[in-house]
Amino acid sequence: MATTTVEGVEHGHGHAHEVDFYKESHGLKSWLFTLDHKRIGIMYLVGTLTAFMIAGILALIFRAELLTPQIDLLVNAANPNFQEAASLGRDLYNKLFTLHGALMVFVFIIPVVPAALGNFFLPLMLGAKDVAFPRLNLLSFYIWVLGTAILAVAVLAGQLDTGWTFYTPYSTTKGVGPVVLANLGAFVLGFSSILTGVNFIVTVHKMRAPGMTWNRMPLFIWALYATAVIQVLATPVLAITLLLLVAENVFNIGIFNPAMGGDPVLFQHFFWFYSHPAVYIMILPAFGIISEVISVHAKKHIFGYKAIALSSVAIAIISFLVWGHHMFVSGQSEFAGALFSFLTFAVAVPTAIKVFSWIATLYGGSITLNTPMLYGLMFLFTFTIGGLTGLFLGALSTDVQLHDSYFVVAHFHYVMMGGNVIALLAALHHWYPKMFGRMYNETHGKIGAALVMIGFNLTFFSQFMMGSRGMARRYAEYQPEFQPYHIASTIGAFILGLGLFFTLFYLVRGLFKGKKVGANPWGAVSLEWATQSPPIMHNFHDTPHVDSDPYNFPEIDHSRATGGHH
Ligand code: CU1
Repeated sequence: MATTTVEGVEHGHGHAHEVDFYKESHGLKSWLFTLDHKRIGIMYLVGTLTAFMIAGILALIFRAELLTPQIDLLVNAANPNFQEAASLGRDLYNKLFTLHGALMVFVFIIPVVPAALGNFFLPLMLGAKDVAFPRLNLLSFYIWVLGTAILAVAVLAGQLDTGWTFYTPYSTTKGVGPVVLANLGAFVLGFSSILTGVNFIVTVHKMRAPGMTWNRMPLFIWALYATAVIQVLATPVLAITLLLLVAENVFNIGIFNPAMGGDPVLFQHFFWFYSHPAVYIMILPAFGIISEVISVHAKKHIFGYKAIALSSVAIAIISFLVWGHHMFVSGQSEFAGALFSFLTFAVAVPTAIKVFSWIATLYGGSITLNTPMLYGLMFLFTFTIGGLTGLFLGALSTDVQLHDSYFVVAHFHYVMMGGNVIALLAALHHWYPKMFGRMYNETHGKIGAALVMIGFNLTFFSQFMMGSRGMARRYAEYQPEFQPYHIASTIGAFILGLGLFFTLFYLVRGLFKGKKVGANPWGAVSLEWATQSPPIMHNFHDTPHVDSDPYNFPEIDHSRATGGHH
């Protein structure tokens, strides 16, 4: 064993195994009124994963519809008027993809890593007892519940068919109804996001353990910090935009409605001023996860620590300057188009720095191909495809061809699912023993990862192919020549669904049947591993002291490995 950065790790100071935070108190009330960041994190995890499951099932339904060029599955066969039945089927299709998008984006992807895993691990990794404002943390959770409930009512009321982006002018023609409700739901959810961001920023500034300088902070924390900055600065813009849309629908003011002198493109400017940075709210925490997972399971000091940390901040800043790439074909000026195109390409630089650093970390590492690492490697593959295809959409000339085609759908899912969700899966396996004190079944993990890998790529790579050949997004019906791609995509979606349900199954099973683990089953160095699994109520017996960065693994013995040096 070489250096240990943490005093009191494992060798401990004679503390017996104490009751963990699950057993600290009992009953529903002890959860609903808890101020413990770990319990709040677990509640977020259950809530966001439930939303993920529902939104995923919706996707399977409309993927099944897309097996054939005609609309059939969503058509009520009992209706004697076929034209009317088909029309209702198309409406239903529109609603299904709207709900899929709105649930996935607002209820699942935006909060899942920061609010669920961030809540659980930020204080632990900083060596703190909790977040800076535990009551505000609980309030954020209930605001999330309220926002989700409002969105659910909007959904159950039916007629929500604008797509998750609520684009004008269509969305201004709906009057008082589900669109207004959905806007209010997303508005409320935004406040949850803002308050979590504020909480995390203060926690990072004020609650770091003695000796933990900014340059010794885990990269997951750097990523959460950059994310929090975007949450605080960008989300209010979305909130105001949604309120304007509500006002437009309720009072007919003429802000976005061209018939009344409004400007529908104005909505797109406002919307993407938030929603592009929001893409980084979704992906930056995933980057943080990958830095942790790759270095721990390669047992190697992260390559380019400062470059990775600062590139998160650079991405956060540049993310505010690229929103116009969503409007290349909305009639904005050519100069604006060229400018936004250039700035969009600029994001590739800090992103590539990260990918380069992760690969350099793997080089010469002592790599264990366990489930977290498999998902880490999968991330490098899928996210890189997502990033590189983004260049075709960021380029003015090719975007004109690809805009509103399945190429965009595929790109978005390679970034969001191939990025965020794959990283989430890496994190759920990497931190599973810490969160639950038990280990999942590694064989099950590998089977699940294989199904996810095959299913995901089959689903979305065929969408790149059909999109570049002209298949437009958001239609229930299509030209017969696209059918083979759709069949491949649908089969992929069901394999992916199978892999995810299987993953849910063995992760839940592991809670009861998994082998019990000690404080630090992976031999990691960051502080969350310096306390028992699951952690005690206030995380640490004694405040930990930090004297190096959290990637200081013992030297790798390269006598067996190639590519190393002595
Ligand atoms: Cu964007």
